[in-house]
Amino acid sequence: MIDLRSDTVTKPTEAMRRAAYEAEVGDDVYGEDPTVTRLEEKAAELLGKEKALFVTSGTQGNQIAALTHCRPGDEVILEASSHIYIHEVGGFSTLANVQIRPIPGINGAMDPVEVKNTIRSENIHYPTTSLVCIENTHNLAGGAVLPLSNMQAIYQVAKVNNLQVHLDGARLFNAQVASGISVKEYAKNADTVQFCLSKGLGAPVGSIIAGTEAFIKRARKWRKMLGGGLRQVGIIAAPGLVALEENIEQLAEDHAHARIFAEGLATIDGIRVENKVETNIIIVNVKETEHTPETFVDALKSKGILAGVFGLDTVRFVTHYDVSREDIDKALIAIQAIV
Ligand code: TLP
Repeated sequence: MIDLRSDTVTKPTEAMRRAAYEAEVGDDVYGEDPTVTRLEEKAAELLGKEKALFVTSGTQGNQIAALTHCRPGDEVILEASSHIYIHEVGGFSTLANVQIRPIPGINGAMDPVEVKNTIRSENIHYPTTSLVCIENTHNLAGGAVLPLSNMQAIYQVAKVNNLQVHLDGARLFNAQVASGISVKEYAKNADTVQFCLSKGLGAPVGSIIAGTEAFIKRARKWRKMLGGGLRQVGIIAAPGLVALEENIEQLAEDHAHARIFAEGLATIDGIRVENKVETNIIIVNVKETEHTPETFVDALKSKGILAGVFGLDTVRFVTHYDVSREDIDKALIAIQAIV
């Protein structure tokens, strides 16, 4: 099977497996796991933040951000197709007891003026706006890279209005590789940042959340309450270190494969690539074929290719390091055969 459903499907490399095996460990609830401490220090340094915390997943990192930044009854502004709003099981309202205020964006980017106009004024009837969440790269916008200028403008609006900004940077390193703008530069425009080690970077488990020392101290308590007191966590943190040391540059190859794939798809009748393909995600509209997204995905599966149903008319493909150039060619041949 050639698995193009997501970059979460990557298998850990030999180096990661070795690092896990050899990891020096201790009980992290006592702050005694040297491997996770090294990972957290490295992540904080890369992002230019005071401190970082290893969390079990991107979702957990985002939820902890809401729990730490907000009080129950607050309102959070975010983009209407953001992962937090669409794909996190309603956690912000269930766990952090906040109200979500979605704004539709263009290519995942909210208009800073609209963000400004959405902030609540002081009124006994209104919730308090306390947080803005942004996502870079933007998953449902097809891995779109948020322009730095857009992040800067939103951050400025937030600061003038005394709001916090959380960046869901699950694929922030894809943004860095695609744009040449460092994760540190992006992170300057957010108070807290979450990024995933387990997407294109290939680690088996884990994400990072970073921010000020005071924020991370409180975030650590929320993680504990959510069941994230992780004990000998070095075993899973060690592959994360390898991901940061060895796997960032190869994301460029994933992006190149995605572009080649999109160019090939553009030559197939009835297939329309919906996004600009800036990173490793390709969204394909199948409306003009005889298929629904479900039958398209099933037909592809019978030819050894896995893709994901993405929307009413769309299917998503994601490239990653376990997919070779030859696999891309095979996937194109399979698609040609089923339409
Ligand atoms: N995205 C997954 C699915 O949940 C849709 C995927 O296959 O793309 N933020 C963004 C922008 C994400 O794309 C994801 C995962 C997360 C957060 C959550 O990360 P995990 O899966 O580690 O909880």
